[in-house]
Amino acid sequence: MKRFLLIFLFCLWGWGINVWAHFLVLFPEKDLVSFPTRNLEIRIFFTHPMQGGPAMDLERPLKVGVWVRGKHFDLSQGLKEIKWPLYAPWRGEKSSQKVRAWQFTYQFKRPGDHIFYVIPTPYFEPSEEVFIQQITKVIVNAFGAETGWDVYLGLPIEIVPLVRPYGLWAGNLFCGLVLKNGKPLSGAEIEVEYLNDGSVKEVSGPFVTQVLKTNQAGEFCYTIPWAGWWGFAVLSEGKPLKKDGREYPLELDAVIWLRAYPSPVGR
Ligand SMILES: [Cu+2]
Repeated sequence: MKRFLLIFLFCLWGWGINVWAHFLVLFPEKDLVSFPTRNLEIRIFFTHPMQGGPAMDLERPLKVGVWVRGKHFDLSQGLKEIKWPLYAPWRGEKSSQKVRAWQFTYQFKRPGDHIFYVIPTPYFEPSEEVFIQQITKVIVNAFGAETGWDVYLGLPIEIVPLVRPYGLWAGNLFCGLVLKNGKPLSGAEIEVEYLNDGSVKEVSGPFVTQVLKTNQAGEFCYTIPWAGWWGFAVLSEGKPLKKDGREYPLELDAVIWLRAYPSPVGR
């Protein structure tokens, strides 16, 4: 446990110059789908969202799926590799270096809550000598029917929303329940970051990543301070993995993404 913590601290507080909390991003661009929209391009990339990079090279995910009205659909076949810039364009970095990211198209056929999830291939971070696997969820509501945003999918580690995770205002409180192997995970660290579109600059130190913990019941709450996409990552320890005959710790995390909207004009 101590070793795991030490490794984790390196990553968070500056092993590299720009290395902060990493998040797998499952990005549908819209949290609400309404006519005439039928298709969404959903992207999967691995980065440090508030800082706009550096992005990390992502191997083909083990599985991508969606839950709709009680049914699971495997979307892994539709995954396409895309090139992702090391730094978000708003950073203005000269580097043209690209890493692998993934994309799939989803056609919405029925009204209801769509819980998209990705199980990535564990990522080996050489500077920290640790594997990282972030099982990530995002919920898209289609055509107005609210049918199961709070469903527990039974992923190895999962954040189950206690607050409807779409149609949120900036300033709303978001709460979630963390389940690991189906049991509430108490005392776990949650990292929160804004998916920076370049509108927030000059953020540094503890402002990059907000940090909170789950209570005895495995729940947490956070007030979303401004509009945009926000990621919540719960950190936990998985079973160590082998690479070249050596065992390395696995950071097994759950991530959820949601979008908050600006307050109405005049409010
Ligand atoms: Cu990192």
